[in-house]
Amino acid sequence: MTTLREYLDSAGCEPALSDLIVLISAQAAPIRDAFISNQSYAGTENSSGEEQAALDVWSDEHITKILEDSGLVKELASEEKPDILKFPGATENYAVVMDPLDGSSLIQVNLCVGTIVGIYDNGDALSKGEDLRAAMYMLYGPMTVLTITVGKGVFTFAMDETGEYRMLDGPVKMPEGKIYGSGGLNKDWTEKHRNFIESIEKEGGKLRYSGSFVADFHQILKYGGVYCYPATIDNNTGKLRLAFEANPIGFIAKQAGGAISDGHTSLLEIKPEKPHHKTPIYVGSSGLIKRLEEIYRE
Ligand code: AHM
Ligand code: MG
Repeated sequence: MTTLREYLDSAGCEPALSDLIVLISAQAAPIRDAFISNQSYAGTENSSGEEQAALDVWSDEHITKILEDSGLVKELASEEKPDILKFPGATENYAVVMDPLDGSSLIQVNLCVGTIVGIYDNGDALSKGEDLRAAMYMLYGPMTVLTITVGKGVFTFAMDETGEYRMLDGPVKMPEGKIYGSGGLNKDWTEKHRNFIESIEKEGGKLRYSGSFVADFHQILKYGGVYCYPATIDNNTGKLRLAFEANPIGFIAKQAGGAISDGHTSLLEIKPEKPHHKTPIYVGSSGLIKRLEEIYRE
């Protein structure tokens, strides 16, 4: 089975990019090893005002050090840091955006969580999603699965017992499907969001929502449907962040034939105003995203 490195070579990635992707994806092993000893909350909040889990902090510090030491990364924006970090000693021009541990409220109940990463080759962590050079996430489930795009389709890899990633599937095409999940309390949904969800339910939509964006998106990538974290009547920005969460996942969705939107426009076309820029998110099968935008236009 094709290894990650073999795939990246065959996809024409420059050696420094391959090195960076292999380095980041290898951190799944130490992150998994850190689960047992990092089960508590850290007693601190991130810049979005969310309580940090010990594993959020551990994963952030761990990946940050690995990236700084690599000399490959000029800028790093992390969900767990208020500001962009700059590494002036870097010899390459990559900028990394990351959510080091997504789905942290599920750590203590042992449900699937993941790490989301986007890589720009322009040295600017506040770029539009459409300018990503690569995007990936590691999903810590029964298997450790890496989903990656370098702009040539989407491929999945599973980590074997030696720590090597071997290709599972690809190029992955997201089908039209009927799985849906939505964040936000039902009582706070807007009329347009409610109309959209009802339209899916009317045609036999199946609700699946775990509270982990990576895990919830991964099944939509495979089976089709839509993941939503909408604006609500009391919060017009939604919960998730454009740079760390929406853009890498949206880039993967688009490469698989899907789409991402805030209800009006593709999120990949929006330049983040600041690292923690929040946005409503709808990501999934392109037919459903088209319908969503029609409902929002009505
Ligand atoms: P996190 O990055 O701090 O874990 O927050 C993001 C998570 C997503 O993974 C998930 O889809 C969402 O927050 C769940 O939020 P809620 O519990 O409000 O449904
Ligand atoms: Mg997150």
